Amino acid sequence: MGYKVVVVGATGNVGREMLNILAERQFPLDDIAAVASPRSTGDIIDFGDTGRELKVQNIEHFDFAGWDIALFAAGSGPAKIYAPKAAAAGCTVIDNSSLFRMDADVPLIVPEVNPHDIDGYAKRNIIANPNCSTAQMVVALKPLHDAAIIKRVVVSTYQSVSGAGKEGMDELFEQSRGIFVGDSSEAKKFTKQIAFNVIPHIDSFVGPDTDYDGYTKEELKMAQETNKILDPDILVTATCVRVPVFVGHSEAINIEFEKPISVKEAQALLREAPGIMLYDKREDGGYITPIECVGEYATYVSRVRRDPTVENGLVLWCVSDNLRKGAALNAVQIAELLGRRHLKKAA
Ligand code: 11C
Repeated sequence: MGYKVVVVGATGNVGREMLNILAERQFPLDDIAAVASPRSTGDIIDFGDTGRELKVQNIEHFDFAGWDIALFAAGSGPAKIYAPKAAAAGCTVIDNSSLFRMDADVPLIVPEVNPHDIDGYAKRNIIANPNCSTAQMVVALKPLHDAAIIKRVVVSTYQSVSGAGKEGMDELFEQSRGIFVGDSSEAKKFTKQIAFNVIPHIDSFVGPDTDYDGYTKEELKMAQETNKILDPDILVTATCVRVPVFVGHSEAINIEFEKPISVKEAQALLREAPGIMLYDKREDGGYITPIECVGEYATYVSRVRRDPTVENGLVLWCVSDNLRKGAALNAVQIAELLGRRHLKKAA
């Protein structure tokens, strides 16, 4: 006996990955539905590589009653309207948007980091999935924090265009092509040319009424979500940058600890940590780049080294598939965790 699962936003980058991952991991299903906005109604999409095709249903008319779990990848607008409706109908929502993440009654979960926090999910029957750049960072920080207590993190991100959806990927492709063949390379989705360039701006700017005046929301999310998921006392300052990479976010993370921790200790902890793959050779190519993590589940850590400018400091390089661990995989892992801890079905 399995679960009845709905994927909302099933035709987008993350929704499609949710279907792929449910199929790959053989999630125990009694039924699966693909739901999206009215413009995709009736489209036929693959359920991963199972050979099964799903007809996309209109979110405006979908009845969530009788469904166990809804994985939402439709953005904050649809989540605001339909997530509470689904939750009220008894269908537990796992939402990938930022809408509910900081709601005190909504657990924000990375299963390798704070699985027990899911136990509070019933207050709203909604669980939030973190931002992609936060998810991979906290997976890498968790074993190090447990060992030596992190005081402060300084992180710079190198985020792929797929974080901005299919339009972001199309813009990188079209601009690159346009530059080669002498066509227009106009910026539409991004604020400046993204092909052969980098843009130090993701999401909107934060207002002057916070400590984070001058930061972007993406940078603020990295701080606030890390505090909610891992530890409210960790200080985080982020610079988030869009780079001309299709899939895979990279991060250079400087970490300051309360207690001493050596490079060898950190490497040993990371080697054993759930969700982490340590690939750290001090030689040409002895590190993982975003193109190598596409389609993978792991968060890769490379270039672990001492930061000699602070008392107890380490620096590392962290790469992960933002559509997978950063979004769809984490959401499916939350569904698995929910099944194990709460929505038990008889075998
Ligand atoms: C990006 N991290 O790369 C963003 C995408 O809060 O879920 C995900 C935004 C979010 O543009």
